[in-house]
Amino acid sequence: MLSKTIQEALNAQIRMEAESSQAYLAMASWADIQPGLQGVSEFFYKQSDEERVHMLKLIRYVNERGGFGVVPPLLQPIITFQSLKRVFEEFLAHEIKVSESINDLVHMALQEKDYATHNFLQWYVSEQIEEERLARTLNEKLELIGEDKSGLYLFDRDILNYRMQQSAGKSH
Ligand code: OFO
Repeated sequence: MLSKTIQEALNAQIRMEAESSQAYLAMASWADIQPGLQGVSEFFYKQSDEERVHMLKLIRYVNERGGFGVVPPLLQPIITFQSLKRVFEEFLAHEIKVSESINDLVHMALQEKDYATHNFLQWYVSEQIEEERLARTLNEKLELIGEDKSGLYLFDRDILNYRMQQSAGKSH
């Protein structure tokens, strides 16, 4: 059975994952209507789906442990961006925030001696390492490219390929 404190903290994390999904959906939609950013758009549509899966995993876990996973209300995320660079800066900042929140949860689970929750959260710890690394790499690439149009063309193509390879890998 989950303690009240852990249950509330997990529900806050459910909300955060839902907000991540919304934020990335907005980035996908913004990129979708910009010329030549189809790869970036697909990347964020997929990212948004993944965040929804993270939310669902948490809801199911809370319910399985005798709690109640609360579906959070929808907040409108940032929907327009000054530049592609801004989008990826937001992406990294968001992932850093999520990692901090997961770390706090892990700490709390240990303090409360809730080893099942501690164990459950390890998947999120690894996931955040991956996502932060990816967001950092993409920011570095954009930094190198600057305003170079052919560089941006390749960036968009590579990010689409990356996503497609990743999806193919996950479906096996
Ligand atoms: Fe939910 O994985 Fe990143 O944010």
